[in-house]
Amino acid sequence: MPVTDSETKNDSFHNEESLLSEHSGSLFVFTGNVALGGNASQSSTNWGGDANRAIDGNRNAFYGNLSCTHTNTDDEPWWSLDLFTAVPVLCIKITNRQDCCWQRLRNIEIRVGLFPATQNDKNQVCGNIVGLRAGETKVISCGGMLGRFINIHKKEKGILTLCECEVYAHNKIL
Ligand SMILES: [Ca+2]
Repeated sequence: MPVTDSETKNDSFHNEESLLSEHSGSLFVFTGNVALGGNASQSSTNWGGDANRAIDGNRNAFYGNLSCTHTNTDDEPWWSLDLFTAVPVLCIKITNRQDCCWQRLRNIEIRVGLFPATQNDKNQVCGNIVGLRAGETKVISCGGMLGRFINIHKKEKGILTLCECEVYAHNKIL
């Protein structure tokens, strides 16, 4: 009977739920890279480095392989990802350029929240990047911070290049 099936399923979930009591009695599943379903923009574009190259699912860090972004020399360049729906963000993985210019990825602030880059001050700070090695992929933990937008802001004049920005979240299923 359907009722019996439902009860069995609920019992099964309840057992797992008790193992995850730190999540307010709810059960979560981890997602894949949700950045792949979003849309990216940036303060400006040069050298053909479209903002969506950072969400093409490819960490290749050699600029000539057409998978890294590139802004102009802006006062404070930014890159922004719209996920179209708010999700609890567990972590963000950012990959730096490798063939040259890796030192440009410094003095970076990452904010996650419900507001686009134009209102980024209203979002919470998830983390900062002081600097990364050539081609390095850095994991920034956001602890489940709720966000539709991932905004990466370089807090000095220069060029912003990202070779990949991955976003991992969890979905509440019970
Ligand atoms: Ca890429």
